[in-house]
Amino acid sequence: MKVLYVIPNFNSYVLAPPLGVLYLSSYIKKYTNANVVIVEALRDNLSDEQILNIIEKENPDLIGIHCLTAFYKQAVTLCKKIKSMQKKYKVHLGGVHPTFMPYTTLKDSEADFVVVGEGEIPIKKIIDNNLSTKGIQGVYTLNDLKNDETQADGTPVKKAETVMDLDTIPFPDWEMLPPISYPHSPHAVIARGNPIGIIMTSRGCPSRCTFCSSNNFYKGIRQRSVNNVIEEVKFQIKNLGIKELQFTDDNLTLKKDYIIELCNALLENNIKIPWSTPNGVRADKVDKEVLNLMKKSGCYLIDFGIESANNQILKNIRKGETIEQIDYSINLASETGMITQGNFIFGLPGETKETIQETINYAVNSKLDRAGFFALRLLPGSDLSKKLKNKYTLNINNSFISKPDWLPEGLTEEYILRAIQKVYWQFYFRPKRLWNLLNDIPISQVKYIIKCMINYHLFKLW
Ligand code: B12
Ligand code: SF4
Repeated sequence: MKVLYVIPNFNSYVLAPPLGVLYLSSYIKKYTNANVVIVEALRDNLSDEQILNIIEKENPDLIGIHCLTAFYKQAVTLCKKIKSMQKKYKVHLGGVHPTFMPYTTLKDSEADFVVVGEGEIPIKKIIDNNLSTKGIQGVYTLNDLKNDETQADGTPVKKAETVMDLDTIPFPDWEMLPPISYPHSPHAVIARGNPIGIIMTSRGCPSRCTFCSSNNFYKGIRQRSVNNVIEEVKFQIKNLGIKELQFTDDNLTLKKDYIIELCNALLENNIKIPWSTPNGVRADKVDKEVLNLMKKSGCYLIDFGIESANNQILKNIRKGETIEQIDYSINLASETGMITQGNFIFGLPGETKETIQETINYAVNSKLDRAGFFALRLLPGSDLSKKLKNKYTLNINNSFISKPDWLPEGLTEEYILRAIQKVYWQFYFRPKRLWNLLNDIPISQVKYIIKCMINYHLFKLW
C-alpha cells in the first residue's frame, strides 16, 4: 500500500519542514507495511498540475493533504482537483484547520474523510483496516457530521486517540525532507548555523491564552524523555549535518525540572551546537538559574510571547502574566548575553489607540534585540474565535500577511497595519539594535529579510 502526503503550495516566504507529516511518515513506516511519498509543493514551488502529474505517476492508494488555515483555500482547491481526476483516488485532509472545522472542510473539499486531531493512531488503523475508516475515533466523512462541532447523532465531535508515550513515535522521517533542502530561516528567525534541525520535545500547552488554538488542539502537555530527545539531537548532528537546533515546542521551559535536565544532558553529552526557542516561551516560566543554564548549554536566542504591554489586555486574553513579570524575564535573559526576541499582537480585545502606543513605547524602549508585530488573527479552535463567532467572518484569503480578522471598537484595519509598519521602523532604527542585527545577518539571508520587509509593506512609509 502507498500513502502520498501533499504539503500544498501557497504564498509564504517562511518555509520549514512539516514536522507533523514527517512524524506520520515515520510512524507508518515503523508500524505498518505501507510506503510513503511526500510531495512538498511549498518548498518545491509546484503548481497543482505538477502535483497531479506526480500523483498519476505514483498512483497511491491513499492521499493525505496537510492543512493549516493559512493555506486552507489551496488545500481544498487541490483536493477538488484530485477528486476530479480520471482515477478515483481516496483523499483525506488533516492538520489544525480540519481538526477545528471538519464539516466545513469536508463540504468545501469533497474529500473522502478528514482526521480530527493527531494523525498517528488513526492512520495506522486506516491502513490496518485496508482503508476502511468505519468506527475509527476522530475520522469523519460528511455523513458522520451535522456541523463543525457535532456528529450526526448529536454528540460532540471527538478527536482521534493520541499516542500517550511520545517516545514510541520514531523520529520524524528526515530522509524524506532533509533539513539541508530548506532555506536558512525556517522559523522566520535570523539563524546562525545551517542546516537547521527542528526538534520538538513535547506536544501541547496547558495555558489558556484565548487567541491561541494549540491549547485546544492537544489539551494538556505530553513530553518526550530527555534521553529520547538527546538521541534525536545526536542523530540530527551525525546523519543530517545540522549546525543549529531550533526547539519549536509551544513552551520548552514549561517545567523547570525538564528544561534543567535537558540543558544538563546537552552539556554532559558534549553537544556543542547553538540552539534557540524561536516559537516563544512563557516569560513566567524562566528564572535566573534556568536562563544561565540554557545559555551555558548553547542557547543563543530566546523568544517570548509578549502580546501586549497593557496589563488589562493581558488579562483579557488570559495570558496569566503581567508586563512587569515579562519585562523582568527579558532583562534577566538579556543579562545572560542571549539574543532576546518578543512577539506582539495588535488589535486584541480591549485594544485602543492608547494601548497600541503603550505597546510600541514598551517594545522600542525594552531590552529586546528583535521583535515581531502581528495583527490579530482569529484562529479556528481558539477560545477567542469561539467567543467572537458571530462578529467576524473567517477570511481564508488572508493567508500569510497578517491582516486583522476582527477589530476592537474605535480601531480600523488601516490604523493597525500602519501601527505595525511604524513600530518595525521605530524598533529597529535604534543604533545598538540595528548594529547588532546587521552584524547577525549572514549574506545568505539578506534576500529573505528583504522579502519579509516587502511582505509587511515596510518600504511604504506613512
Ligand atoms: C513550528 C510551527 C511553525 C513553523 C513550521 C510550520 C510547519 N511547516 O509545520 C513556521 C514558523 C514555518 C510556522 C509558520 C506558520 N504558522 Co505555525 N506553528 C508551528 C507550531 C509551533 C508547531 C508545528 C508542529 O510541528 N507541530 C507538531 C506536529 C506533530 O503537529 P502537527 O503539525 O499539527 O501535525 C499533527 C496533526 O495536525 C496531524 N496532521 C498534520 N497534517 C496532517 C495531514 C493529514 C493528512 C493527517 C491525516 C493528519 C495530519 O497529525 C500530525 C501528527 O500528529 C504550531 C503549534 C503546534 N503546537 O502545533 C504552530 C501553528 C501550526 N502555526 C500556526 C500559524 C497561524 C502559522 C502561520 C500562519 C503564522 C503566520 N501568520 O505567519 C505560519 C504558516 C506558514 C507555513 N509555512 O506553514 C497556527 C495554525 C493555526 C491554524 N488554524 O492553522 C499554530 C497551530 C499555532 C497557533 N497559533 O495556534 N509555524
Ligand atoms: S500562546 Fe503559548 S502559552 Fe499561550 S496557550 Fe498558546 S502555546 Fe500556550
